[in-house]
Amino acid sequence: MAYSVDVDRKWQKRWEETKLYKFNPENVDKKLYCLEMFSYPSGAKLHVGHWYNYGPTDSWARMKRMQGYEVFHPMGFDAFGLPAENYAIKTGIHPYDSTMENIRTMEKQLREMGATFDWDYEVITCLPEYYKWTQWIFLKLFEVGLAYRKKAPVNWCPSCQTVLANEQVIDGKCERCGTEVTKKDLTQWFFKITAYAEELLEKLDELDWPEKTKIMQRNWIGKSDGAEIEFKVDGKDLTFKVFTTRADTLYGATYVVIAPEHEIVDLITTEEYKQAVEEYKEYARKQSEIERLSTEKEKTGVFTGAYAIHPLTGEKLPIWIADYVLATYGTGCVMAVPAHDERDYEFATKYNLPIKRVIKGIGDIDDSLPFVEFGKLVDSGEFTGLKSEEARIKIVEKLKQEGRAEFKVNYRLRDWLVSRQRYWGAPIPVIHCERCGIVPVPEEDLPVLLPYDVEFAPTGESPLKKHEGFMNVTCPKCGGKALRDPDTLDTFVDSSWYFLRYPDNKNDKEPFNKEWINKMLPVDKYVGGAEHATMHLLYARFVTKALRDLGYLDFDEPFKSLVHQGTILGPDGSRMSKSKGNVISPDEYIKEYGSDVFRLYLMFGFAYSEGGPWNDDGIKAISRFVNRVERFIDKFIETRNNPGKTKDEMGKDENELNYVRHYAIKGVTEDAERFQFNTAIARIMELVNALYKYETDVEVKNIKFYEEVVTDLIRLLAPFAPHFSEEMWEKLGYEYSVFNQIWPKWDEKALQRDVVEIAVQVNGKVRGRLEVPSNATDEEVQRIALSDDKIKSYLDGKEIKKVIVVKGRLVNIVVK
Ligand code: ANZ
Ligand code: ZN
Repeated sequence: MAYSVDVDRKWQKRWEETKLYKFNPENVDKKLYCLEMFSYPSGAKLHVGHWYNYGPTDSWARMKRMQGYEVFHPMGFDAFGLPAENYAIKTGIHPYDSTMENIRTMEKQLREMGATFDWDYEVITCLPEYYKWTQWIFLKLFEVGLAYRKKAPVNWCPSCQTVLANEQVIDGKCERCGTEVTKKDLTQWFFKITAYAEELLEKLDELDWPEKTKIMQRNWIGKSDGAEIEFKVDGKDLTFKVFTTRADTLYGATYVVIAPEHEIVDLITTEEYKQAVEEYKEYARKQSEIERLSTEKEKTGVFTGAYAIHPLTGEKLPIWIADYVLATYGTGCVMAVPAHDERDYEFATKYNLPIKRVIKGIGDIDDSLPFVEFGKLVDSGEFTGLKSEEARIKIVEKLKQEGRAEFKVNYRLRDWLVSRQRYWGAPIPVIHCERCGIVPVPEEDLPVLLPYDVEFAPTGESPLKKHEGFMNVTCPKCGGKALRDPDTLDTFVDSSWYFLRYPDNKNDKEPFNKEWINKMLPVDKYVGGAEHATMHLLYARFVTKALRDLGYLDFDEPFKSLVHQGTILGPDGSRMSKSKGNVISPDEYIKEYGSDVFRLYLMFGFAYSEGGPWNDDGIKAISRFVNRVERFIDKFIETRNNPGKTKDEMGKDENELNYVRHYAIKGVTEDAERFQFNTAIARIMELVNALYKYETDVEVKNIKFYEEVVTDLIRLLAPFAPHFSEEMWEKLGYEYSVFNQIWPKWDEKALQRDVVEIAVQVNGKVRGRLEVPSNATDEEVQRIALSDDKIKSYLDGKEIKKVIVVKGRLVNIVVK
């Protein structure tokens, strides 16, 4: 049967019937946990993005399976969330109904993709058997103070009518809908992720994650090594502390700035300045934190009439309030050093405050004000001549002895706001009792079921609040009348632990069995979008650590190794979206070419971690390649049946084919391991070419050897074109399944060939000498020359016009 979607269906059926991908718990010592970020069941069908995430990762998983791992490859759905609720508001279709229907469609499509998911381990976060344990985790965190409630100015999305976590505010806008986020003072639930700031930072070093993502997490956690220095208020029995990372510049402090919200402001403001200060406080309250921090915004502030005493010189420094100082960071007070800090400089110039330089540049190149890096020399008081980083320590130590300073580490990270005023999420399992206060729902009463019959129009309050049957309860402590918490949990809480549930998804006694998940986790390979760097990926790490400290598991990190797939953009180069009409649906392509061609094309046409704009120019070529392999297999079978004159020994032709074979095995194994699928597939194509050459050019063949190479080809191709390869395997008369075969190993000896030295010229000038195999083809020689680092340095930024290869002697690269 020529390859088509019928071949897909045939093998999908067979794989399911024979339970080929069933994870065998008895082999847990060889387990490999391969996980893609689970899907959000949005109304649409599987799109190119899903395929791009799941197809290539599935190929990797298949290869690992053939390498002898017991691959655990589950799939599930991140099923709570705003889109389903917004859809319900628009159409009247209940979020439960639309979500479950979407899940059924997507499951079917995922099966049709021919991925190795073991559906017995499926997890759906909106079902009570799952969210019971989400609620349980909440209660466990609550017991130890890692979940708490407080009134705080929080991010509010006026369009989604709910609060947002800091991580969900991107450039001042709502992560979901893009609306400008405002601030509101509300009592909300938080998870104390800040308790883990240091470990979250430190353990990053040990993770095999993309460097960019680690940097994003580092910056988000934002550790800052500094000191708190005490200042006295002139003429009053009052002190306050400033947080500074640059105590070395203390002599340069010429004024002090306090956040307008700081409680000390009212205590120090003099009569004369009261009105101006009040007005300014009102003005600052209306700004969002993002606006306040923006470097583009002109600095504003007012004088309080009060003075602080400089801790070293005793000078009187004016105290100002300004919105560029945040109440929520450090101590909310800053010593302003306009000579060396850009913000202070701008402020001081505007309000005519003194500027005093206390650090000089080394040499006289950067004698201009302001702003110095560490590494310069201090030019003030008894610290003159010291390097600034040394002076920093000395100054703090001196003041510390007098009890007027201490070293202090600050983090930018804020606690994770987890309550949402929306319907479609897990209810927060606490009860508010007038007499007893906040009372956790007893464990045996979990889950707190989300009622089906609610009105989910957004009002700014949780829709559950109007549901009397849900809200009114008796207090588990005193038996009196009490109310449930009307809020639901952020959906990022659901996804912060789903990977812990998969291996034990049917457990109804506990979220997971400790001994079992200690064997199954951490996840060995996690694949998903880079947009989750400071949200899901941070939350999951926090929850894992918190559960570890509570004694429910024994590992520190959930995801040992992480890969981000790139994004496939619309043909116009912008993000695919329905509104832009640039969405590419895989369906038509699959119907026309079969899913393996589509999958191969995604892997061959794009660099996996980069993605790029969609174009289908190459898909026909991939289809032709697949057909060419099939024609070759037919030819080979014919030759095998009527071999004519054959031989048993390895001659020159066999050695040559053997070289390409082992070169391909090595290349495919190493490249696919690193998710470099495009080059892996290129190696397979070369092997096909070499096999064709052997088939047509060599009259007296070594059939036994020949067949070995052919089976290696199909085994190498199997992870990337699973249905097709299974079909070829069967056609060749071998036993089902190719995925129960062992992944081929390469032989270093076969990779050594006689070498010759050639000269490499760039525009006629010899730029280096390289060793190349004596029987290398012109293309191979060219590739070796072009991939040499030294040669590359001569080509940097230039356009290659032509490459001339003189066999056995030289390569000349012509550039413009
Ligand atoms: C004096 C100074 C001199 C500073 C200098 C910097 C350079 P990071 O690295 O982000 O932690 N700062 C402290 N608390 C602040 C607040 N609540 N709002 C706004 N700014 C605040 O930044 C620490 C520095 O930011 C601190 O060190 C302080 O200014 C300022 F040449 O103190 B520095
Ligand atoms: Zn009570």
